[in-house]
Amino acid sequence: HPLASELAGALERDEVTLLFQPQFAADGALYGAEALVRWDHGELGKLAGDELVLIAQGSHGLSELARGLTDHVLRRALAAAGAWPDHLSLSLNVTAADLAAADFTAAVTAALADTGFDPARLTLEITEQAMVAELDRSAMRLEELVALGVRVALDDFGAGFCNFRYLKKLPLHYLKLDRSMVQGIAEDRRDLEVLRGIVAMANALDLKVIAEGIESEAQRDAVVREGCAAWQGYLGGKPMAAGDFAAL
Ligand code: G
Ligand code: G
Ligand code: MN
Ligand code: NA
Repeated sequence: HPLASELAGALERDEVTLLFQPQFAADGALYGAEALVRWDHGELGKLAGDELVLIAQGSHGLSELARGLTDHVLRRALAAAGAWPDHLSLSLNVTAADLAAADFTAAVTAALADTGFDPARLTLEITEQAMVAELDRSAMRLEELVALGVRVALDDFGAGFCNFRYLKKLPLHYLKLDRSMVQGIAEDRRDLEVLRGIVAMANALDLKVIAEGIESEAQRDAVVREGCAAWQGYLGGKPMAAGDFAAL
């Protein structure tokens, strides 16, 4: 990728930063935050996580740069979260390439050990797309991570392929509802019924549901009423700098 060497330099100079979006429990208490990576390229503006992953992975997927980006996020996020009250959790996004790396579990173990962060407070978010290629290997890697005490969330549920096989095969703790699943719930009966069905299925599978993209009080009230365990979205706060989250 044409920006790969620039990104490598930015990582070295510690110019790749993290934002934290607050997550709230159903009762309204602050529950934790999702870390979202940003790189202010200057000329090209602020680049978000999905773009950075494309740059870092290039055509190889499992590149050294992708490993470097993930390790940077892991260490920076755990360092920031180490200063939070210890009932708050931290969520990180990981890719299929991260899970495919033979030493990913070792990297997470080392980062947890170096920071002293309680594994039970760490959730790794995986997307359905991330799983498609290598479901068995991903499942195996996730089992290793769960054995460390780490939690696993299936992210963006309801967007994309929505393959229910993942719910059967992967060791999951949370289902994160894509924002397209919550947008219409306050007005549209069909949207509400779809949400209701998913929450019932999730609960039967002992999965907690986290609703994403909550922008209005009506949406928040609906997901709480329907049994979602937690929510995040612009209503509760946009992704913010570590210092702003610590103040919150
Ligand atoms: O807030 P934002 O526009 O950054 O999120 C865009 C996308 O990038 C989301 O799908 C999010 O899951 C992904 N993303 C954000 N941060 C990271 C990260 O640190 N690693 C990976 N792999 N993906 C990320
Ligand atoms: O795919 P993932 O869920 O990891 O990505 C989260 C993305 O959703 C980020 O880009 C984040 O900035 C964005 N986001 C978070 N809350 C809201 C919201 O309430 N509304 C909208 N439109 N986007 C949101
Ligand atoms: Mn996510
Ligand atoms: Na999502």
